[in-house]
Order: sequence, then structure tokens, then C-alpha cells
Amino acid sequence: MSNHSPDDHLVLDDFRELERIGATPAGGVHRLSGTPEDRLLREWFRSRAEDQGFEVRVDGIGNMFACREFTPGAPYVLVGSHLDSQPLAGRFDGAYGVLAALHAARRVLSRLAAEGVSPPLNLAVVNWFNEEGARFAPSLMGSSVYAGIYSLEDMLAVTDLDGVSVRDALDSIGYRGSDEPPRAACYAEIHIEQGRILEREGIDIGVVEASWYTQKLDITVNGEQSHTGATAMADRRDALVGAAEAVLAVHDATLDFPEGALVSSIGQHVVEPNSPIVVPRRVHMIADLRSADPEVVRAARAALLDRFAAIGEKRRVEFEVDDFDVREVRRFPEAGVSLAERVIASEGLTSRRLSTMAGHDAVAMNSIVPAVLLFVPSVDGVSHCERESTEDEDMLRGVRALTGVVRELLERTPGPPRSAAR
Ligand code: HGY
Ligand code: MN
Ligand code: MN
Repeated sequence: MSNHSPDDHLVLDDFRELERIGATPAGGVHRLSGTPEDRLLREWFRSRAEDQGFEVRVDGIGNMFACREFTPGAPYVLVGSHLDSQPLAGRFDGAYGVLAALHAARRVLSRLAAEGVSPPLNLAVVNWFNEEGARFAPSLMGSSVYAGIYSLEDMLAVTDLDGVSVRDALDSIGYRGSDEPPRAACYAEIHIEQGRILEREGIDIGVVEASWYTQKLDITVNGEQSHTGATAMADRRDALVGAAEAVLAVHDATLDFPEGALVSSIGQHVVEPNSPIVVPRRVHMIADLRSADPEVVRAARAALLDRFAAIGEKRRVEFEVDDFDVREVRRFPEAGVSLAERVIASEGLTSRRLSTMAGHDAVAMNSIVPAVLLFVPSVDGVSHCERESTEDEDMLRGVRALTGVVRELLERTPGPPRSAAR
């Protein structure tokens, strides 16, 4: 017999239902933005929110806000994460945070009713559009439009590899809304760590104090299309051979720095025309560079541009390289970090501060309002893969921590707006 309370069972039962949407045979999920799976996720979110008496709004980029007003005209404590996933990925990334936010909100409503209190701030649970940036780049898209980092029109015009636009994808699932989103006073999010620190140190909750510097390189390698059988080797200008050397150069760039200082990979590449009898004319690739220190990424980027020029010379191909999805290092407000530490300790849980290498909607929101980002342990530290996992007990501890943080935030925000908040 499990020692879970009926309320804990509500959380776990909900997660078991959520993980069935877009489930893959290998135990993961495949839930790309703007797909039929995304629509099912949104309907799940809407039904859970409306069951609790929240009013659901959908804004122009498909962000969903389950709103509860306590004080007319007051700004909102936003709490949430994302329901979209990477391809063939994990059940927990983002989805756990939305589930936890819905249940933390439910528990806070009960506490407020029991206390007979109507807080000065309002509450909204958020499902952000396209946090993952898998089908439509860049990542953190919905929260970045909300934060004014990207324009709505530019993001609606972004297309996937098949040429489908964000606008058409959202229209195809009926979720390109027109509601005015709630005005944020502050933001809270809980997420799986996607690293090994909490598990290795046996810590219950991570409190994020800073986010890494990250950027993408949009790389195009241009060669010349020719016959793989009839063209003399000396006459070939093979874009894929040049791209292959560039992939290794991006990976090996990390060797020029201390262990762990830089992480880099090329995760996506498209070969044209991708025929077995044609020497490739063009390869388009996206490189992801991240470091706690912006100077490390900048130095690696400069060295890579030199390497690409040398590879182009040697392989007689041309490189075009553009920067995008650049995210500066941002510190989370100390007032929010210490508020979270206090709440977590009052719950009898342990915590430690750490940085996030991965991007999260809280990183975008932290650019406009005070944000609090919490982590729960990841089994083996893996994520963006089907064996991604977090233990039930850790999920439940996270809901307890988030509930306490949201209850506190409804009384006071941890610091002033960071810029022109909505
Ligand atoms: O960008 C990120 O790190 C996130 O996983 N989308
Ligand atoms: Mn995520
Ligand atoms: Mn992710």
C-alpha cells in the first residue's frame, strides 16, 4: 500500500494520463508544436484548468493561460512550463512543470479558501507555445514573444523543414488565439534538472540562480551537385564532406577549453538533394554553443569561423554562417532564490543553488519580471531522450515546493519588474 495522500494520487494519476498523449513504443513521447498531439495536450490542459474554475485564454502565438482573478486589475503570478517535446523524447521535460503548476494552483486555491484570504495578486497557469524549438526554431518561442524578445509577426512566419508556417500550424489545430494575455507580476516554473547534480548529491530541489550564455550558428555549406558515379574525384565539390569536417570541428572546439567550460553539438542537418547517386550541393546545419562564460562561446565561435574557412579552402566549398537564438547570461533575482530556499526548508526538503545550461521559459520571463526556477532530480541526468525519467517521490516533492513558492508570490513579488513588463 503506497503512503501517498489522496492529493498526491491526483498528481500521479494525472501524470499517467498526460504521458499517454503522443506516447512512443519505447516509453517516450513525440509531441511537436502545432501537431495533432499538441492539440490533444492543449485539450487536456484546458479541461484540467476549467475543472478548477480557471478561465482559459489563448494569445496570438498559441500560449495558453488558465487565469484566476482575486483582485480585479492586479497583475498575475504566472506559473507554468511547456507541453511540447523534442522528437522521440522524454515524458517529463516541460510536461512535469505544467502538471505541477496546475496542481500547485489547485492546492493554493484550497489554502486561500481555508485561510479565508484573497491575495493582492492574481494567478495564471501557463502552457507556453514551442519552448523546444524542435519543429520551429528558435526555442522558447511563445514565452519570448510574450516577453517582447521576438515579434509575433516574425514568429508566426517561421517555417518548419516542410515549409509549414507557425501561423498555419497553429490554425490547423485551432490554437492561434486572439486573447490578451494576463499582465505578469512575476513568474515561477519547476522543471526536471536534465543534469546529474541533484541525483548525485541527494538533494531534493534545485534553485536556479543563473542561466548560461547560449547561441546557435546557422551554417550552410555550398558545394556543387554532380554524379557520384561519373564525376572525377578531382572535379567534385562535395558539400557533405565539408559539412562533415565542420561537424567534427564544432564538437572538438570544446577541447580548446577546460573540461565542462563549453558544450557544443550540431543536432540538425539537411542534405540537398539527398539522393544516393548525387554529390550533395548543399548542407544546412544548426550548431548549439553554450557556456557559463560568454567569452568562451565568443572565442570558440571565432575559432570555428577560421576552421570553416580552412575547410572551405581544402574541400572547395563555401560556408555561410549566421548567429541566432543568442541568450545572454541572466541571474535570477536573489530575493526569489532565497524565498524559494526558505519555502523548501519549511517543507522539510533540502535544496542547493545551481545554474541552468538548458533554456527554459523562465529564462525568457526572467528578462521582464522576477522569475523563480526550481529543478527536481533527473534519473542518470538524461533528457531529450525516451529514457528520460524522474521518480514519483521527486515529482511530489516538487509540487510541494512549487505550491509554497506560488503561495508566497501571491503576496509579494521578489523584486521590481526587470524591464517594460506587459
Ligand atoms: O533551448 C533549450 O535548451 C531547450 O531545451 N529548448
Ligand atoms: Mn523544457
Ligand atoms: Mn527541452
